[in-house]
Amino acid sequence: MKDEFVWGVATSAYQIEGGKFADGKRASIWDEFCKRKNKIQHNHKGDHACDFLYHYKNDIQLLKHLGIDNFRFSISWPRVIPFGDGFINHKGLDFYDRLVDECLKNDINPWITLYHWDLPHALELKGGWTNRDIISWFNRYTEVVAKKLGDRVKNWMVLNEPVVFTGAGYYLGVHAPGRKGESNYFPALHHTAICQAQGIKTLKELIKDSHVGTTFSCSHISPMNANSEKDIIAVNKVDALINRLFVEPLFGYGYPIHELPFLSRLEKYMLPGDNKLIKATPDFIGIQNYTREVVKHSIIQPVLKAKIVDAKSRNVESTVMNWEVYPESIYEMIKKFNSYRHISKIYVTENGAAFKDEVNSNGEINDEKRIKYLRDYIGQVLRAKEEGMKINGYFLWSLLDNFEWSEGFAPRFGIVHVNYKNQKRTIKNSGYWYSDFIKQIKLEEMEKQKQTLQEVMSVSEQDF
Ligand code: IFM
Repeated sequence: MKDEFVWGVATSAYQIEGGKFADGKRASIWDEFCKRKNKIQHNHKGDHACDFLYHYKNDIQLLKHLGIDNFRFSISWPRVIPFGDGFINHKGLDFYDRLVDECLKNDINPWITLYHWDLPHALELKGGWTNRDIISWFNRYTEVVAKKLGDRVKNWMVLNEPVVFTGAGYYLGVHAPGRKGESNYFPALHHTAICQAQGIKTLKELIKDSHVGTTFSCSHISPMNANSEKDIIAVNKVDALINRLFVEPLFGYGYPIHELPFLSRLEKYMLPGDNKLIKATPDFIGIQNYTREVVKHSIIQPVLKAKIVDAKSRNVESTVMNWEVYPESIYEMIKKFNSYRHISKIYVTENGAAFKDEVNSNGEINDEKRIKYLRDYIGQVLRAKEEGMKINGYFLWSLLDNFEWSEGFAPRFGIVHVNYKNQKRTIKNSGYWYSDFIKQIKLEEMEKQKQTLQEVMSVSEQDF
């Protein structure tokens, strides 16, 4: 299984589970953030989301029906350890036990992410990611989950998109916990880099035959004006900030200080020996790509001197997130991460699109734009594979429409439509398309293997 190209779908706990305080779960930073006025579009909140906690068996059947045999989901830390540290909530942990068993019973491989942004609120009250104690809190959480599920789950991811949750949550304040400024951002960033590496080490130590990685958001960056030297400098800075910030320390290159001198302010939070603590050797990395960014020099941004020019103002095809549809971006990212010699395997652990979906009078959702988007992006993934690049699998974001963080429920990323009033699931045409595509590609793969086997046998018969 480890060496075949895997096809799957990805989800995350807060975005689908619901069950805000079910069975002893306590608040996460997202539960708290959603209570604040005007932080989330339409003041939506994830209290119920897709109620996956209660519908998981049905949702696993959907996967089975579609022939999708790799399922990425995350664990809610406050469901398992309600106050982040201290007592374990066995009822919460049992949910994941049942979920894993349900996957395995249906021949679906579980891929677990430990941290997809829902920090226990109790830890945030103690400083959250800005408090260096997070290293031991996170390590204990990792141990608890690994000991419970590691006998059956081999595929693990430590963090989801650290650039996003530190930047949006601790610098810009637009994601939970809504903190702003350098004094929050720098310690959060450094402690996250340590936990990223330590999580990998702990999982590898505790789980026999484990396959451990961590994920990174990434986007191809183009200059607004390819002939402008200043725009090219801006591209390199934004590239360092959004594509290299966490991957390079992990593989021993340190933080990209050359392009981003302001990162030297991290030193204030570094202790002797930390350069070693931020390093680890994962079995794979996950890359998550949706779009590209176009960047230009800007004096208005005093630190970065660079500005992202959004898709709307460039008048290009885009999704409801205002993200440009640019399939080559995923190819360029696979190529970029292939150039790090320490990276041995790469999975696309998220890719997908939110478009306006309409349920027609027959109750069907003909989401042609999403199908085209997926066909073109997956085409670029296969292009990289055919060119011999390391690329080992693809996870579509997402199985279900879900809670899209500060955007609320309006953007629908699912290949399965969710009616949030009654929790009815309807497979969109993109779901059927992805299902047929996987079946077809697996058939072709089997045919190829059969042919190779026949060739080998006929050669050895001749030899004999
Ligand atoms: O929904 C998010 C996910 O939680 C992290 N990656 C990007 C997705 C779409 O915005």
